Amino acid sequence: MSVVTTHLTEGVLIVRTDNPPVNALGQAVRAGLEAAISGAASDKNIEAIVLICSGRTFFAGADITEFGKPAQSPDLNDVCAVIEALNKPVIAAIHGTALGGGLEIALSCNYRVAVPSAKLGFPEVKLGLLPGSGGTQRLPRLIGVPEALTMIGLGEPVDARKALEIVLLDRIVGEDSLESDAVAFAREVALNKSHPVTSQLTHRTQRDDIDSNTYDQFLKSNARKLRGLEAPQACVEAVRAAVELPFPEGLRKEREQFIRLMNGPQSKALRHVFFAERTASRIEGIPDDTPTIPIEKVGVLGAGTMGGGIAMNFLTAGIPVTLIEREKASLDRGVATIRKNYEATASKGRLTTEQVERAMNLLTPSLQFDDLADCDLVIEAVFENMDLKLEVFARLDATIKQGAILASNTSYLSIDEMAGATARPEYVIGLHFFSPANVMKLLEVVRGAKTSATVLKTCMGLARMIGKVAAISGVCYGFIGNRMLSQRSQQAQALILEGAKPWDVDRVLTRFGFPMGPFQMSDLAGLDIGWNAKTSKSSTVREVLCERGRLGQKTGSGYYDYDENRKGHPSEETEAIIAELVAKSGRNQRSIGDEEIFERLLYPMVNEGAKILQEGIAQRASDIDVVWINGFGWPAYTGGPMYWADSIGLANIVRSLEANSVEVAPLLRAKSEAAESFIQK
Ligand code: 3H9
Repeated sequence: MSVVTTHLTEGVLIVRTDNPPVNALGQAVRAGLEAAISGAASDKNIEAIVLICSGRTFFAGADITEFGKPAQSPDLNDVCAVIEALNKPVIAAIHGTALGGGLEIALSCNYRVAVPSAKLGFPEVKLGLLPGSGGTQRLPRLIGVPEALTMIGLGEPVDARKALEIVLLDRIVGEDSLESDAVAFAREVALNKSHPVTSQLTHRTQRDDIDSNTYDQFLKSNARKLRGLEAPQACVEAVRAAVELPFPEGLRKEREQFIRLMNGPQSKALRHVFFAERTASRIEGIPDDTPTIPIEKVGVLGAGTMGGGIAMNFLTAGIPVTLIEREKASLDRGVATIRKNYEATASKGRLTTEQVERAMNLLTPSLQFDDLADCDLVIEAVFENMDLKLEVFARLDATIKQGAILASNTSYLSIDEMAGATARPEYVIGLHFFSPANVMKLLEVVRGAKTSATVLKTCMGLARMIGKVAAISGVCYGFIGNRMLSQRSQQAQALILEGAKPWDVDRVLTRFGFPMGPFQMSDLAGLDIGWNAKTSKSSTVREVLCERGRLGQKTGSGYYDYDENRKGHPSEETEAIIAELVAKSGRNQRSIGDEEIFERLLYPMVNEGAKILQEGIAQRASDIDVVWINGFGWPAYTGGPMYWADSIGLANIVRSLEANSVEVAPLLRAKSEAAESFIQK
């Protein structure tokens, strides 16, 4: 059956697209739409047209799998032009998400109606692109430059309420009556003498009405979010063209930029990330019909920063949480922090007061371990010590109902050992959240040797429900993320003893695109994590810093000196501490260039990634990319460590590792010698 079908009702032609899963605008859809619209032009029985989609969403955009392949006609611009040129009103009837090319289709229509839960947006910038079928030209003409810049330049969708407010929508219709309400709307507007044609609107894009600083100001005020990305600049230039050039010329300019970006390295990398994030949720080797466990109540053990952040994920998703602490003061502090975090989000307008109260009402704080008994999932976030974890797991096993999942938020320790402390190892799993747990996207799901397929599948589904990007890791010290991080940390420590300055190391990484370097990160986290004053032997830079009370940002000094605005400055005292340690060791320092720092920090991580892959700790190379982008701030526009390694050339990496006396992982060597890559392109 065709993906686009039509039927006529009361003089309104309903053009319905059904192209699961998200009605992407692949060639068959474009051809179907063009034929349906063109055919309607001369049919006297048709007074108006409604474009509507089946399934979970309106068109979610161009079919990304077609990018980079030879173009197939008709292209989306042609379809938009045909819609806009029709001599009868066309109405977009939107549910789910109208994204990218989907919104471009909607903008080409004369009118747009949507259900209250619909979202509309241009996420192209997140794929390293700009809207390429007239979106940058039509949107400013319809809603004005400031709103268009935000939507196109940042890529965040707007909800139906906001869309109506900015006149992107003409009407919000009934959640369950989209088709009939859209037909009624079509019959209403069919009586109008003329219909708005978006490309011909001029009232919002008068050059004299727009402050010429608007464009630069947008880039400046979003500089942190947009750092390193090429596409936002092109988005802004295209919106400017909507003001300064006639429509056909603006369209040509947009097209040029779209093609340039689509063929450029950043968009290719970001498209890899898009598919990698979706592939990561697939579990190798388990049957599709594996059942899952309904999770209706979650327990979190430990109300510290981590436990509180973990709890917020479930509360926000509407799942009741019992939060357990041993001492009342810690429990009260934990609950107060959760409330404070929610209220901070509400004050930025991202939550309503009712949503805050709804989430808080789902929270049951308790000092009684037994209150966890009827939870379907309990996550422990207690101190990182194996003896303590073993005790906790034995107690959880004795207390929590049978059939419930027992999870650890450990960052390094063995899930198998913890499972061994219970009589239900198949129900034990690692759920490793990243700090701040209510914000960071990544969830490392750690599969123990005995974790059942049901438990694994339940947790992957749950991750999606709470808005996390999940990747599966096998059991090893530090799992995927921290195991690779420790390679980088070792190199960073070695580099500052050999002669590089901590701020040189940080600069090299931030220039590459990380939000912070390792020493800035340590100062932020606190240098005393895991440090013990009684056993400290002044043997490492960190130990000496801690001994001198330089514990990081919180004490105003660590590797860096901090001013009253918490801005870090290179520290002479740190340099002196390093110099003393080096002198004691009898070694000499030398000057180390940025290139060496860069290679020594990043290549050993790729090497460790290859080992992780070979050992089967990661299911696939792209999962490693997902972990590093979502958990550690690796710049997404480079595709993640394994994709990036391919682009550097594996032979170059092997050569550099050898020169720096790092043992090369057999898989990396084999791939390099066979001229293979980690990621199949
Ligand atoms: C664009 O439009 C450019 C134009 O301006 C110009 C053109 C000339 N194409 O995310 P999910 C697949 S650029 C192909 O899990 P959800 C996805 O891979 C595009 N495939 O669902 C997955 O496959 P699988 C601008 C796509 O319900 C399956 O659909 N649009 C596309 O959580 C389900 O996806 C975007 O960037 C696509 N466009 O979320 C929107 N989209 O099952 C991208 C999805 O095999 N899409 N797939 O793993 C999304 O943001 C989400 O998919 C959406 C649904 C919110 C729609």
